[in-house]
Amino acid sequence: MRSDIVRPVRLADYRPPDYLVDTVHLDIALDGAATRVVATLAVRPNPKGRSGAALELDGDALTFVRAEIDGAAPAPETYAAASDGFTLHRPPQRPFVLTIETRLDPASNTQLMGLYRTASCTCTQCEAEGFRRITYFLDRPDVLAVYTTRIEADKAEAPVLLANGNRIEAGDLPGGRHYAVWHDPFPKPSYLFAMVAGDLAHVADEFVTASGRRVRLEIHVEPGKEGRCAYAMDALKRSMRWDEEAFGREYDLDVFMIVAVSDFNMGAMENKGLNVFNDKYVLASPETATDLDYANIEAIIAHEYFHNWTGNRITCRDWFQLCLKEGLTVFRDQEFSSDQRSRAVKRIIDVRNLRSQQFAEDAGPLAHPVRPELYNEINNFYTATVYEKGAEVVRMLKALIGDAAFRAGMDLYFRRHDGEAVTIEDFIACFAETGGRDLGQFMLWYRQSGTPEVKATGQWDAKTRTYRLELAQTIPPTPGQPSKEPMVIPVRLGLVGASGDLPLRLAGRPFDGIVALTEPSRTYVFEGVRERPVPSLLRGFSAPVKLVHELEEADLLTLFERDSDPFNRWQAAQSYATGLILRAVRKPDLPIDARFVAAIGTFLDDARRDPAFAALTLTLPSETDIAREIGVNVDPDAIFAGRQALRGAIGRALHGQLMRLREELAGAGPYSPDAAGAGRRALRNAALYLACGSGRAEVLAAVARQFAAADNMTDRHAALSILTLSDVPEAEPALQSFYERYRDDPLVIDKWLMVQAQIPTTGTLDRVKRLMGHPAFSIGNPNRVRALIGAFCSGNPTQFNRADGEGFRFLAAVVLDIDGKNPQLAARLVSALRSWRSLEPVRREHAGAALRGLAEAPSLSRDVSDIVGRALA
Ligand code: 0A1
Ligand code: ZN
Repeated sequence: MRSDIVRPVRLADYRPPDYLVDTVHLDIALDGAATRVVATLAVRPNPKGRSGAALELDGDALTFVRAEIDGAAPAPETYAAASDGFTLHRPPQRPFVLTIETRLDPASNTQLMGLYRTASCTCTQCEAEGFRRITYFLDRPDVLAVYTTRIEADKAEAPVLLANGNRIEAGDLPGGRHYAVWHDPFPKPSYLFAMVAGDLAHVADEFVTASGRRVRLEIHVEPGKEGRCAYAMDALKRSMRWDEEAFGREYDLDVFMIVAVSDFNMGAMENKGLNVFNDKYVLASPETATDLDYANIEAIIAHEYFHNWTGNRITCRDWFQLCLKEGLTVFRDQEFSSDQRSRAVKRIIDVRNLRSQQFAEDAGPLAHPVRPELYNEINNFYTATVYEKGAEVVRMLKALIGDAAFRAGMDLYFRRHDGEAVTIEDFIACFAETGGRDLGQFMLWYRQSGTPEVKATGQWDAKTRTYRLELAQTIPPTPGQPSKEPMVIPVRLGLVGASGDLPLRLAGRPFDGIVALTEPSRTYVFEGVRERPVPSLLRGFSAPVKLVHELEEADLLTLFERDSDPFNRWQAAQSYATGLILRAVRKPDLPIDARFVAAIGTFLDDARRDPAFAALTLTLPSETDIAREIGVNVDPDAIFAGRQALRGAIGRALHGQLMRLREELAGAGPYSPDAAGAGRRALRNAALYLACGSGRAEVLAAVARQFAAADNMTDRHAALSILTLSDVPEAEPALQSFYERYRDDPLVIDKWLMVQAQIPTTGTLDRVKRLMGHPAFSIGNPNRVRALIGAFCSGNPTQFNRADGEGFRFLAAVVLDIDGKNPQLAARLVSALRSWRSLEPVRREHAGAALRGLAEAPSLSRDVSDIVGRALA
């Protein structure tokens, strides 16, 4: 845990392991602080490794008990056992069996890595390097073994015993104990190992695969929560069907299990056949979950399930290849959600998220390539860049080689590499083959960090009926990468005329809608352009770049009203609104442009046609969007005021229309989380938020009524959030009644903590500090910490970035406290400071001081010291 012994790990230093492990027998006897693990490993020298090398097994905070080689105790001088590793100095140069016993205390494991206690069970988390906290092992993803796991526990305390694979044996033992043996026939890396033992209830179902195999599905939850699993189960079955249809992938074991736990560092984990989930992403009922919660559950259930092929059957050679499984699997879950819901709406949501998380990361000191080449702590690389930008890279690959070649490339990848631990190069080679092209330049997307900027300039020539479009790319310098090579950037585009898209020719041929920019700049001459067009560029957000394209407001309105590409219709409205907010930030006294407000008014008349899309269009750019646009010397208070000015202008001009629309969309029938219902609710609540900007009493009264009378959490939560964001007296009684109603439901209380953390007024920091002492809060539970402290630091720009620096000092103090218990969680929190250098000088100075204070703290974890060190570099 000490930062002074950190040595970075480099991709360039990769060497195959010197030894392989073919089978692992784990015997885990749960017994509180005297929990015993006996690991029996079938080891052999790796023909690709160094012959005669020592066998160095990883360990982390382990208590060694004994070892045997082929059934006999080794002489003491032949091995070394410490808490952080086990070494056999001269192992046999033939296959041998190594048995090692360790002792653990799951209840004292507050890091939530390895074997740990959560409310209802004892469970494991092994990715990335948690297995070494259970037993000594070659804890690296390129060592694949077949696991057999025997779990023994007190039967009353832990009636349910689960591990990877299929259950092959179970029985009772003397003294009220019992056991179960699980066998997973698929070789896997140690990070996919899992076991769970506890007092759990479950719901079961069945799925019949395309080839007719029956698979038992189980979702295990705390007793009493069974009624909240229906949506997750349905999402699982839809995911299984979709993977068969879209990628030809069938499930491969007799049982697929999900366990929901209440203490979890991340969203969920794809352990083979036994996914462990943060319960937030499993449990849902209309009374407790919002539409967003339902959509997240669907996406994460799918994501973890899809890992069975992209991650588990084919895994990563080393952790630098993390995007091989994560970027690809995010791409797959995004495609799934697009097919289940509205593709256009899903794309807009994903791009909004990419820009707010990944673009921010790429623009600051924590920028790194999709495939990093060096790390101090791998846990800090489960990032928006690896996941979300990684997914964009796969999407670009598909755009460049076409749908058919992409599918053929995936088929080839599955055929060629099933059962292997591979690299990005192996993956890309499949598509180079099926797409029949050299993807050498494309590999830069994995190597170069930073968000490329594409500048577009265009000119229409009436005489020659041509449109000359120049596209020029630049990539800003990022840590360790002062200069960049030009990338291959797929730009989907069209030219929009008076009555829609113009038919185009490029270089004498009908234009197929996409160009691949490979040079620093290039001019495209479109022919047959009979009228002055408005260019619609980067349709569908065809590449993760920043498009710089100066369009007149009238042209933005043309795109907003007429573009055939829904993404760019939305983008046009966002760009227009962004321009207005920026103007309001710089010149607060100027009135808001009435043309935009009028266009929104016209749009409202038609908003009912696609409510989910309309809701996104009516959602103003966030304060962080505006901050990113400004880039330097950011003053969050000025941004807040500018955004409020636009909201106010829209609310005052259109409140009547907005409230009528809301009335017309009022729910017919009981709540259902489907996309159509969710879209209607989203539009009603977006309208209500804007109308509330008018400050009118009758609108506020409607919000308060919605809060009191809602028959579902989406509407109740939206009303509560509007009240708290609006800083009105109605907010306090609403918060009080919300708490009374849901006080026994931690996941709902997280929403209560979160809305309070986001109140944009000066009392909020004190409120957050007060809430840390509330019985509903627990510093040891990651969901509570993220709901209160995470939401304050990452979701309340004005109060976290207070000009007096109190927000930063608060974060630093909390991080130090949490770091002693759960370094991963602490490191994630401190990342809220990643954009500190873009703040105006006073705030920047305070933020820098908070970071420097952390850097000087005596015993920082590797996780936090890595983030702090890079943030300050
Ligand atoms: N592979 C998981 C993410 C994950 C990573 C690390 C963890 O350790 C606490 C947990 C989960 C996924 O992509 O869903
Ligand atoms: Zn994943």
